Amino acid sequence: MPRRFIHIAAVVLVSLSAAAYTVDIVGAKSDSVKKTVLETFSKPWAMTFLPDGRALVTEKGGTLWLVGQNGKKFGRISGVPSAKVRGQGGLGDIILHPDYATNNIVYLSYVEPDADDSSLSGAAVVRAKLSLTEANGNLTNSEIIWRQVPKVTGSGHFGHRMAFAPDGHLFITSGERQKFDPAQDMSMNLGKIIRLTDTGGIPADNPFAAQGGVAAEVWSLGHRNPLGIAFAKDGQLWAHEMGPRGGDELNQIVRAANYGYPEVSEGSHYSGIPIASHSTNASHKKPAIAWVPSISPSGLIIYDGDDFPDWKGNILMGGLSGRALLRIIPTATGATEAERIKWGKRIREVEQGPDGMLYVLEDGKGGRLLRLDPPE
Ligand SMILES: [Ca+2]
Repeated sequence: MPRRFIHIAAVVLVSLSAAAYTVDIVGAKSDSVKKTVLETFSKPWAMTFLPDGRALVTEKGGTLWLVGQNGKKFGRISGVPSAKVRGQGGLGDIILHPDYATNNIVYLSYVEPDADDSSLSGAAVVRAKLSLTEANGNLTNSEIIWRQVPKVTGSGHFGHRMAFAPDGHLFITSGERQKFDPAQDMSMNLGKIIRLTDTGGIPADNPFAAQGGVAAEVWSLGHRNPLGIAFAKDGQLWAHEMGPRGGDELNQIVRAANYGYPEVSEGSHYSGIPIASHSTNASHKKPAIAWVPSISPSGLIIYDGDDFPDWKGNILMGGLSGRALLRIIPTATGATEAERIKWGKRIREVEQGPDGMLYVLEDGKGGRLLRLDPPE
């Protein structure tokens, strides 16, 4: 091929990739991580570690498993709230109270059907006391402390991931239920990140407390479907969310900020209708990273262990459609994708064990629990 045609082809390729990616750096593709398969589950969704090194794993279908220190399923926990299992919904996240070691309080999110109209549902959060035996356990004193308002039709975009702030406040992600405008509507708590006390009360210093109603629960707005939320050691809150067609986001969550959906996005609607970019509206906060095409982020931690010393302080998140584990480095102004570890399966959840080891839960039927083995 004559040299000038090669040059033209190269220019076309470079412009295509520049249009396709809004990230500055797409992480170097890597498959260098060694993994050990520990167990398989049926549509696992979330995992959290207990202080003694055992763990709890939720399955979307409604089972809460006690998992031994060896990563094996041990016994089922009884007393789990009855979830409406349909589409993306079912049993969701599980986290421990910051004082779990002394009060045994846990939080579970799930999809609650409407009492009167079976076509309607919404995410809810239960606070309960977990009593464990050697082999299994049960939940008592269950109390629903939060609900999505209003309950709507459909079975997508519940969000319902949770994290505790260093100061003891409970944060809950609330997806916009594929209804778009509720993310900007302060009469609803859909498409928001919620901040509550550990018992479900509304903190007096919440940014929209004076508005009353569900607006008083809101910490940030303009979210689509956030399936990962975590605090860094420095107190910074991070959350990611699934964009529409393209436009998945990693966001630094700031009090009272508007993250723009559905008014702005780096993606477009599935109908093909374009959405204005974040850069067109200064009142909306830009993502630290936006991914086009989509990776479908799920699960999020900020790594704090010693087993992967080079990763300390890095953000680790899974990709469902991306079939990868993403390693991201926070920067002064945002974040940079540093590495995209090829996984070959949809990743639903990423967790760090009390031993500093890293664990990944894959998605779907036969979703595996794996431990990452540190570099030698
Ligand atoms: Ca946004």
